[in-house]
Amino acid sequence: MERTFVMIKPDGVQRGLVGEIVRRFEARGLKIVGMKMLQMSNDFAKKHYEVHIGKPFFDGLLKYITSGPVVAMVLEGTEAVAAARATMGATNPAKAAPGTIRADLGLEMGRNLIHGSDGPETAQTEIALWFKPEELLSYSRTIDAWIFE
Ligand code: D4T
Repeated sequence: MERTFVMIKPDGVQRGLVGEIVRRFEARGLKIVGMKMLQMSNDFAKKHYEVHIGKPFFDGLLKYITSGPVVAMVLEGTEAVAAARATMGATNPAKAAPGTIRADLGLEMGRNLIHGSDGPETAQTEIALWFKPEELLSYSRTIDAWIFE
């Protein structure tokens, strides 16, 4: 089983789409093993988006991501990183495949609703940045045998 980090951005919260977005991951079979709501400080956002510091879109990204509360979660399942990314769709909602969160619910890159780790190593780094070990739960669901072979 793999774990990935996913965060519903301020536009998702403001637009009342938290339930709709979480529903899609749950419906796919991914298990929520950690979840919390917070508003990112500038310093924390710089840590999270460290790789983008200095890029032309960074200032706008920082303003957007710190503009309101976000919902952070850790999802667990088979190939969770790739599965969550596929469910989210391409970074630019205008180019994302129909049926994905970004295509179905958004239009612009700078309002793309959700973040998800882009690889297993990034997932481990982001999970450690966002959650303390005791905030993550290991548990089984009675339906697991119908989702995992
Ligand atoms: P995140 O990190 O938010 O899950 O998005 P992606 O993994 O899909 O995309 P990313 O890291 O390349 O970009 C991070 C974040 O910056 C915004 N962005 C990105 C932007 O506003 N303009 C751009 O040209 C790029 C590349 C969107 C997502």
